[in-house]
Amino acid sequence: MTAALSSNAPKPLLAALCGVRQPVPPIWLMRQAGRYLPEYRAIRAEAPSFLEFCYNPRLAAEATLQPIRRFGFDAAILFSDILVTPHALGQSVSFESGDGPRLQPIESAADYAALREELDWARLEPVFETIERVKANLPAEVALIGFCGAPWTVASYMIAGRGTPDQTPARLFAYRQPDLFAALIDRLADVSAEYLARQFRAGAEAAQIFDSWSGVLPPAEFERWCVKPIERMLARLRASAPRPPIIAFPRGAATRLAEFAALGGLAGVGLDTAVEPAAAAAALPAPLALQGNLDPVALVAGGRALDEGVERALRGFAGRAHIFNLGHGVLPQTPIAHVERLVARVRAG
Ligand code: 1CP
Repeated sequence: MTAALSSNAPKPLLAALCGVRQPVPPIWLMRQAGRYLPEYRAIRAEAPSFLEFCYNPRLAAEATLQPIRRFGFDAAILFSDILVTPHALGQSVSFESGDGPRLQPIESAADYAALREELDWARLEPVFETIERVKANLPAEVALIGFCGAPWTVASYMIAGRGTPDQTPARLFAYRQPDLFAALIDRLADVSAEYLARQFRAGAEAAQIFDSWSGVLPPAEFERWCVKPIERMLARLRASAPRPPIIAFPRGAATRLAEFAALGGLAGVGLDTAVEPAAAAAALPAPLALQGNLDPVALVAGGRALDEGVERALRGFAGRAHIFNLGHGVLPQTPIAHVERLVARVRAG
């Protein structure tokens, strides 16, 4: 929260997403809510399962606001999960404690045919109510970010039924049954665009599309399963919300980053830890905002590793609209004092 903003000054995060470089980069962190916060662990215990926690507007709104109160970040990100989309398509989804998600895997045309065509909006109603609650309690200068998973990343969990090291089950499925896989991807693109449009209508001011697994695809598949579906989402979104500020996070895109960043209609791109800040700033077209990309492990380590990482990002992105973030999510073992130090150093410039 940058000091002394009048209530009608643009929020720093939204200004950066318009391509306007901020004197102090706005900061938020992927997975800024979660197990590293004792106050999160305390309220998490109030719900019997992770999904019930996500679908409880009082608890989800509280989890969204906790990191804002503690650290004064420039943006809150809706507390939910990318796997509520398959759940609202009728797939069974659960989270085993400490062991990640479990879904009934999609293995055949019959499994695909059993999915709903539209999201079950009644099931997602608590998400929109969470957005409304957060919005009513957010400091004036803090922006609210909604999100969803990208079609490829969500499909990879729907097919494997769980997290895997490299999403081989979905890659195999896409090679063996490309038409069926394309149908699944198109459906996810369409329902996810509508889901984000409704998040905007409920009060989200920006949205992030997480393509956490784009890095496992070879170039032709990257184009077909990551770039094209996100392009389709952006086109549909533009039809329902004029210029919605969208950040896409194609983790592992590496040498395909420039192709990805050229997608029409993106306001920002999330950069993973493999990207050198100064090189990205030179290679990616303005006015795209660049978001990232401190190593979450440097945040766990603290000390010099943290200070040097912050310096490198601040220097490397200095000429651009930059949103300070990590290159992936906050790790559960992250010391709170290191997050405090990170925020202080970013704000000290
Ligand atoms: O409380 C717990 O122990 C559950 C852990 C947890 C949390 C805190 C999960 C299960 N999801 C979340 C919240 C979450 N997930 C948010 C909240 C907002 C915030 O950032 O603070 C967001 C944006 C996500 C998005 C998400 N879920 C992604 C994309 C980002 C990324 O990390 O790459 C992915 C891949 C998921 C799936 C998922 N949900 C949960 C886990 C453990 C996983 C990963 C499963 C795996 O691949 O092993």
